Amino acid sequence: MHDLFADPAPGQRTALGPQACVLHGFALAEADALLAGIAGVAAQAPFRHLVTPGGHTMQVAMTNCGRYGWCSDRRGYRYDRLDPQSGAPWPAIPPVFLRLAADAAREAGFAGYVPDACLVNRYAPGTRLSLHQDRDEDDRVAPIVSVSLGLPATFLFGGFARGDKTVRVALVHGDVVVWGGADRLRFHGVLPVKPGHHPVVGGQRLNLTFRKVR
Ligand code: MD3
Ligand code: FE
Repeated sequence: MHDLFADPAPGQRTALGPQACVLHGFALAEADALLAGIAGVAAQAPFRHLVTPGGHTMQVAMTNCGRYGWCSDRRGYRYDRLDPQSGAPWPAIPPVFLRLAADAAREAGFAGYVPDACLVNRYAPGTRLSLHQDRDEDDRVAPIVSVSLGLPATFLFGGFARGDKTVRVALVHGDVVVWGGADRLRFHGVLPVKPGHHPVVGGQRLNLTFRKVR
């Protein structure tokens, strides 16, 4: 029986723009290794809810690995080499993360991808990420590679102005999205994650986003 409304099969690709695509299931074979890597990173740099410059506490819990980590506080958004909570450098990006990010980038047409930052996002049920652009990186052309793990989510993919129409994209455990070049500065966000249970990850969604900051 063929289900017209099922998620695309692992190995399929969905184009979102000239230089943006979903690689369905691309991370599935490495999912357990990625989860172990996240646990290791979080042991050194625990997940935390950052405060925005406007004084709001973010719903998404975050941590980082890599040479630079994304930070937010009352003073603004920035990348910092030290975890402000511990004063220590962020943990290194685990080799399996770097391998997967480079493989996915190559598959999407970006050869030689070496990210220097990896933001790890954790979504509890009900958590959303409002529409935004990623513009704190000096390099606004190199791709961002995003890996979804755990509970499914609906991703919003917009245009270059906040009010532009958005397209909804379903992302499930193991999906990888690559956005670079012309599509790098699109507005994007995540709808509230629906409660559920993932057999490996449990009741949460985890997302890795690899970036080239400098
Ligand atoms: C599209 N995270 O951390 S990743 C973020 O699922 C972020 O946790 C979301 O947006 C998440 O900043 C989405 C996918 C993503 C990342 C960067 C993009 C999509 C993008 C840059 C341009 C266009
Ligand atoms: Fe983003």
